[in-house]
Amino acid sequence: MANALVDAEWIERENRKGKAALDEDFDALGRQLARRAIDIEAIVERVRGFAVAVPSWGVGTGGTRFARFPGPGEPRTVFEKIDDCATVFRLMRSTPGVSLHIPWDKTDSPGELRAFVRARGLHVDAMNSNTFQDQPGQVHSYKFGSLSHPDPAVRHQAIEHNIECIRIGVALGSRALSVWIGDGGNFPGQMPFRQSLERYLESLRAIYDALPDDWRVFVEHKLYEPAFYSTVNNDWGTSYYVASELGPKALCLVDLGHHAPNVNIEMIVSRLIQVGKLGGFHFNDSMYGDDDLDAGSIKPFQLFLVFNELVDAELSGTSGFAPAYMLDQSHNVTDPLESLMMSVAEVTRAYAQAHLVDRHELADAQQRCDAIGALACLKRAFHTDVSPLVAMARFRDGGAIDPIATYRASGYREQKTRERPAQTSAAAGIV
Ligand code: RM4
Ligand code: MN
Ligand code: MN
Repeated sequence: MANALVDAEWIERENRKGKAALDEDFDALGRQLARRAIDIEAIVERVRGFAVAVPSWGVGTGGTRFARFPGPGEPRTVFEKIDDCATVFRLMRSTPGVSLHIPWDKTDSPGELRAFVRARGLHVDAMNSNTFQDQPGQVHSYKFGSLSHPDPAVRHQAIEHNIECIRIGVALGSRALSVWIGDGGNFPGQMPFRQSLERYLESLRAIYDALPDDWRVFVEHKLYEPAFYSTVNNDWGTSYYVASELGPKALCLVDLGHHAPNVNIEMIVSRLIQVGKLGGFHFNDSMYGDDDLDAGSIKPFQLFLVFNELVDAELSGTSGFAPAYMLDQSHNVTDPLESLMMSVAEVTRAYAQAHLVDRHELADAQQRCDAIGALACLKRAFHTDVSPLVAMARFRDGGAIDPIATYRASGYREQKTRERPAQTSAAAGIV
């Protein structure tokens, strides 16, 4: 009998089917790691402490600029989105945070939303502003930019929107604002590079001044899209400059999809750690550009190398190091909840694998200029299948050993399809 609620009882019942095999695989991995002087239990504890926020806009079906093919049972309101996030949380346990996007997730009753979120064991993570689209009734258009627009009235409107996001976020218990703008140019000469960056910075200063003391603002760079020639905050150097000019509450956010193909993102991560400005991540994967594919689906080795830098900073007690981990993906052809669960598992896998790197051996190889020795050290960690370790961490937290199978067997999607009939004009999602 299926349980569309996916509650603890259902998860426990499904887990019984896989527990013996998990124990066997976990013990085998434990013995393998013990030979390398690694205590599997210590890593399980680290993994249990790991969390990544899910994006509210990730539970609906996304689309491309050509089309969007809605999936069955899509959430129609922010409350229904939170319900879907709660389902992911019950199965995965490492996703108590939900990142919201305004105005997509705007509600007349933030108090009710806050209670709704809390009742499901969740909390509101970073707030995301949206000045890359026009909203119905909006006075000024963002067609030619927002925070960097030549017209001060447009900039003012965009600033006010960001301040409203902070206000809503305060009511919801959030403590961070994430700012990504679509400002840029499609043609050479369209945007004055220096002036537009100055205007962006000036607008951000006004937003920064409105931040409560315990808040942070994340600035997110992106090399192209929607503008195809130039972008105002186009790379990590610009982002770093902007965050430094703003002050200590401003940090840089790295969206893995916002770089040119083959860019050494792990090195960017390392640089931002070194200068104390790494604010957080939008995890996803890409083949060509900002493809918003599922984390770890295309370049798992790169994801591992990013986590190698992160875990190195964590283990060495780098001061002030507390990046916010979030997913930012567009699920165009999958059940969004399945994509989210697989992505969470992949990100967690990379986090666990990064703990298997023998850091003394690596430092020693580096010191002796032993390139193959250093690579072999990383590869040994990367080639270790930590699936049983990650599943055991989830199991001990009350999550599912096999989240996707448990979800599929529950009939959750089928029930939501009945409860949430398709809308002709489905709101939000990355379209
Ligand atoms: C952008 C960027 C932002 C996200 C929007 C929907 O490319 O990644 O973080 O909020 O997409
Ligand atoms: Mn992003
Ligand atoms: Mn993006």
